[in-house]
Amino acid sequence: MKRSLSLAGRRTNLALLAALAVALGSGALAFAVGHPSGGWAAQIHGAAGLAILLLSPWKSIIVRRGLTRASRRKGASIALTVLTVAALATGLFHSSGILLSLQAVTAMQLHVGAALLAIPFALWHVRRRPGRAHRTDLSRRNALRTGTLVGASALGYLGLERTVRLLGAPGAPRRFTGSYESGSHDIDVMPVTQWLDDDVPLIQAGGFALEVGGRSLPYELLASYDDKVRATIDCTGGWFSEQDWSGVWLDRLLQDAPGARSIRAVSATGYSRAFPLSDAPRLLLAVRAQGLPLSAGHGGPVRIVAPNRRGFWWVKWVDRIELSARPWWLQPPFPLT
Ligand code: HEM
Ligand SMILES: Nc1nc2c(c(=O)[nH]1)N[C@H]1C(S)=C(S)[C@@H](COP(=O)(O)O)O[C@H]1N2
Ligand SMILES: [Mo]
Repeated sequence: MKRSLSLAGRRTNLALLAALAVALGSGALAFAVGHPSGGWAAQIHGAAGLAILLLSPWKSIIVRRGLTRASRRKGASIALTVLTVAALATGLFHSSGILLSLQAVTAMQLHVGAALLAIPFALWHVRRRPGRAHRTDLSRRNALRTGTLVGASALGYLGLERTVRLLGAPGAPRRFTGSYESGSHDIDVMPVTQWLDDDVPLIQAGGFALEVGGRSLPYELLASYDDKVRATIDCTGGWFSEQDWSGVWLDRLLQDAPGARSIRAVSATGYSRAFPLSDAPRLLLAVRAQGLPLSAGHGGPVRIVAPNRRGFWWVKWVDRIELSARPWWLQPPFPLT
């Protein structure tokens, strides 16, 4: 026999589900954002995480009741709880700076890993225990309750940020993406990292040629340019680094290509990203950082420097630039390999 949940319980569940959905969506947005004008994504995200925290005392009442009831297959609900708590904890670890990494993984990697793993359990959980919406859900009193939760979450987030800064906690100097500074203007200290599983290829600069729209441009030609930009690479792994890069602005190498709408930078490893053609004047094919030829780890002989874009756009070991009539947005928002 199924016992139906109390009204208060149903409300808590709906609010939790909404907060979880907002946390997942805004987390993904915060990952996509590279320009300061998108700083709100991380703020909304922090507030959504706190909303989950604020609802947890009420949820624990429902859970305790549920646990005393005989029910098989609690495993998935427990997994969902553990993963959500893990995401909350690692998020707060990262943002406060209390714990930024464990062995080889960063708190941010654990954070996203736990959140992504939680998705199938959350879907399953909702399917098994569907809470039907009622007409009364739209009452004025519930609007008030929702407003209170949103307000408390926002205040909680602002308070937390203020506290981190007042205490001078390690998390205080984070960038708008939540990332921490690492090795700025010291390219040997700047972390070397890959999106997923690329291996660093060793490509000799001598004899290397870059293919641009069908033409083959030798390394020496690329290196003869000295276009400069000071730009910050901001990795979704949770760090950022400012360097002085030099090389050649991409638009200087492009010839007229009627009908072209996008540029794809293809790595020797197969990794690639497509950009709008109109970005060409702002994309640097970098051959040097801090005046020194790029190391293999940092993408030598040639990499993309894409100011105001997150690190995964900064394709390393570029060996081909393709012009295409496809719009740039016909690609997954995040690389799949
Ligand atoms: C179960 C889902 C999730 C929960 C409960 C959650 C919760 C949190 C919390 C509580 C924080 C600390 C906020 C602060 O005080 O600044 C945080 C930070 C962060 N989360 Fe999540 N998160 C979730 C999913 C995700 C996902 C899917 C992503 C990215 C794809 C993500 C990316 C981030 C980033 C970049 C920060 C750092 C923001 C900052 O430091 O200001 N989160 N998260
Ligand atoms: N070919 C290739 N380029 C890549 C990646 C990758 O995995 N393969 N990772 C991207 C990511 S996620 C980041 S943050 C930067 C890291 O550059 P770095 O190793 O010089 O710090 O490279 C980007 N370019
Ligand atoms: Mo990255």
